[in-house]
Amino acid sequence: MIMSENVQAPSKYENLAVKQDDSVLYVTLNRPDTRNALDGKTLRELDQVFTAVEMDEEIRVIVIQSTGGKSFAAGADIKQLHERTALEALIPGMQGLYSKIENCPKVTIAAITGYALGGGCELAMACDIRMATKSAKFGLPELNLGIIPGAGGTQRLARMVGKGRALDMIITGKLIDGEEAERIGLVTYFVEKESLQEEIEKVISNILKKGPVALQLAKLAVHKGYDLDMGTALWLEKLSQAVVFGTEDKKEGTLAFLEKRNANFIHK
Ligand code: CO8
Repeated sequence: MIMSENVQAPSKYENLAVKQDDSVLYVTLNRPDTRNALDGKTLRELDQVFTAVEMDEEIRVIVIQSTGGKSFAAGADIKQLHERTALEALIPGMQGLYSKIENCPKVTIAAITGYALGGGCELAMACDIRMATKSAKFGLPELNLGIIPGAGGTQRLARMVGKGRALDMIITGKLIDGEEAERIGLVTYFVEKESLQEEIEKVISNILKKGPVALQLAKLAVHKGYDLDMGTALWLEKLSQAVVFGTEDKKEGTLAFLEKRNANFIHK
């Protein structure tokens, strides 16, 4: 098994708390005094985590959550944005990191309580699944600052909730709560605050029963296929299916069904 290097060594991160629980990695945004504003250091640390987990076969699900209860993440650090030049805004930065998170071979879950604004909302949108409580408040208020959502917000939000609702949220900067976010398709699961962890674990337990290679390729086919023309996207699906048909796990998964037992997948 290929293991990543020190993915959760405590001394490695200042603005994140990273904890592994078997095949699940919990990544906690930990700058509550700033409502978990995403400064350069936090983004670099997130990048380190996602680089490290890519090669770690043991980790299958990553949960991004926050401390403090008031805020998942209040967006990019506005103090740092104030100093940023036009040319500096051209580097991959937060947008590049979020593409890396979307392309991560592991399943990603954002657990949202409190504010998910600007780059915080965009971080949640880069994950595969969003679980939110009533206290969650989603919004893209960048226009208040004289800038636009620049970490995928203009594109991912429109793809998730439709162009009309995305334009409304971006142009008015209005905030919506977890329940409304679920109604319009921005949130995958709306849950009670008290049962958030339990609901996360239920979803994870379901995911962990699936063939790991199939999970990875299903995720890729949806994300990558979404922006392609139908014919090319279906071809991508076909090729992905051909790859999983060549795995031991496909033999095991189908045999387990026929033998009326649980499958024992080996990631091969
Ligand atoms: N950046 C820096 N500091 C912040 C941020 C932030 N995004 N959000 C909150 N803080 C700080 C506050 O300045 C305050 O600091 P201090 O205690 O030193 O005064 C502390 O956190 C607590 O904040 P509040 O007192 O305002 O707390 P409230 O609970 O009253 O309000 C809110 C919480 C609603 C989250 C409020 O703080 C707020 O509106 N924050 C800003 C939200 C925002 O505009 N986010 C969008 C940022 S822009 C962005 O994300 C762009 C992403 C793409 C960038 C691409 C670049 C190329």
